[in-house]
Amino acid sequence: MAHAGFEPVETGEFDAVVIGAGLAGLYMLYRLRELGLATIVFETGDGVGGTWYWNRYPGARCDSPSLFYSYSFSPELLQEWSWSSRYPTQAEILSYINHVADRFDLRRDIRFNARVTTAAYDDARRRWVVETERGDRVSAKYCIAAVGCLSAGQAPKIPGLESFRGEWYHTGAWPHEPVELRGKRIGVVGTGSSGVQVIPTVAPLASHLYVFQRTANFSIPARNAPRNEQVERETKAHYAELWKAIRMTKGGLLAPPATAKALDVSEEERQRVYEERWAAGGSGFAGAFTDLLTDTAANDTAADFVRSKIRATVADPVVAEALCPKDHPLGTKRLVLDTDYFETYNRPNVTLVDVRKAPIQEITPTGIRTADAEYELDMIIFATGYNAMTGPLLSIDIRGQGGVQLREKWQAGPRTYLGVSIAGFPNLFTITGPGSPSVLTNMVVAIEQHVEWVADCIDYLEEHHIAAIEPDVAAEDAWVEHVNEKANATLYPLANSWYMGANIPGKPRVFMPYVGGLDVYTVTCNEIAAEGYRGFALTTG
Ligand code: N01
Repeated sequence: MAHAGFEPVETGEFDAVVIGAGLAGLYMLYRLRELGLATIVFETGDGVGGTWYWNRYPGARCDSPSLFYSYSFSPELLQEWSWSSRYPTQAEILSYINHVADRFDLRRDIRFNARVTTAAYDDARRRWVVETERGDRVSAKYCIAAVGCLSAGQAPKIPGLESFRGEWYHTGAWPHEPVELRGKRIGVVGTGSSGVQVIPTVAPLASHLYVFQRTANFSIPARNAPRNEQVERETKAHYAELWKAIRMTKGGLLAPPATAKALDVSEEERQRVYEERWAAGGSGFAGAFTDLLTDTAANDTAADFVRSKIRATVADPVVAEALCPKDHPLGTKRLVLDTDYFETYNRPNVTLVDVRKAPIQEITPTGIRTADAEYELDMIIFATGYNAMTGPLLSIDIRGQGGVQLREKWQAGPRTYLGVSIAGFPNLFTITGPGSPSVLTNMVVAIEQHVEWVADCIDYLEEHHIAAIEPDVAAEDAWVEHVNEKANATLYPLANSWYMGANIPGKPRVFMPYVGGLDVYTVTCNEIAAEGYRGFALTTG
């Protein structure tokens, strides 16, 4: 049987099947090959890169510093690659990922244009049977979901969209062909990390830009800059120690650690610290004091500081006020980094539309109609986010022991042990799954930690002739409770964020990532492994 591209479909038996060829899937393949396992990777796209393959929207750039938004597993790779700026662009990250795929000859085990539709555990054979849309059907002892946390894009279901005569795009599924923005009346819906990057990039090209804002967001200057050769040289000379240190940070990034509580220092000292972090740029702002994410009064001081910066930047006081976030503590929605975001509202061709005050009612053939006005548009860009963390996993029909569906098991929210394994789903591993630090960290660091833990686990299973591993329900319950306890000790649950599933109508309101820190989490994972996989049932035979 052949699919449309005349590439034969896969029907064989493998040791491992990996779903996704993004940063996680590629490294997983690399490690499984090192173990000598026959591995196949299925990827929806026609190229590697995952997030960075799909997110080609204007202005797309990572907000972790490029020198550390890299794999650390190969010292040679670290030395030979050079990033052109402090924060890498989407195009540069994608060429890096392509370089990695070529350098380690990874492509030969990847099947592209192969979206996985089902993954079902065959109890009798103790193997995963994985099927794709194009007709592949393989079985494997291990199944590793490397599907990403932010890969299930969500364009809101606004009535009338199908009638719109202009073009519309979602940032997470941007076309591969060039999109002409020049001279167009463009509407951007959404002001999260994606919207805040799109808006300043599109504004100089559009004849007019309308920003449809539902929730004002905290944003900190990224202070992007061209590569600094001296910093690069010094970093490369000390990479080994720096990576070691990074893995033992809370968030997988090197930022000056906070030493004091916000309210334990004088007003002058607080302002000095905030000014210093604001000038440095980057997400380190949220780490200015130790209690910003646990104490509302402390958080207010940081939020007030950012609001004062917005008011000082935006010329029109009404627009400035509308841009000041007031309904959630700073950092409880993902803190956004920007380049000239607030400045963009001083342009005469940019209009902020407050859709909290006057909601979007429908999309008409010629634009967007809100409760109090109609906006004529040639293009709508939905920067409206993702069904995060659970969405990509649940878009696949995953069935564990006894045919139990993951969708059923997770009806009230995700339940995992360590975010990497699920009771009732033996030999299934979820890279950066819900219940792990993942999206609260520099993703590449979290990915490497998970992939290495999973590879070591599989190595152990093979060496000890173990047929199946799965967490005990009690261990899983205790982990879920621990994840919730940690989250509830913070201000995070106060925001209607995608971390909480609040952006998806009907999604259970559960804080999904593990907020205890990558450092603590890594130590826990390593201890569990060292104790012969505490909390897991290992079946021989
Ligand atoms: O998505 P979001 P994103 N009508 O969910 C609004 C990573 N990332 O793609 O807040 C009107 O954050 C929604 O409003 P509200 C990063 O982890 C990283 O921007 O729900 N508005 C919000 O303003 C990030 O957090 C990078 O009220 C609607 C926006 O759309 C994550 O991906 C770059 C609406 C969605 O914001 C997701 O970011 C990009 C509706 N019906 C992404 N529905 C970098 O590294 C939604 N909204 C730089």
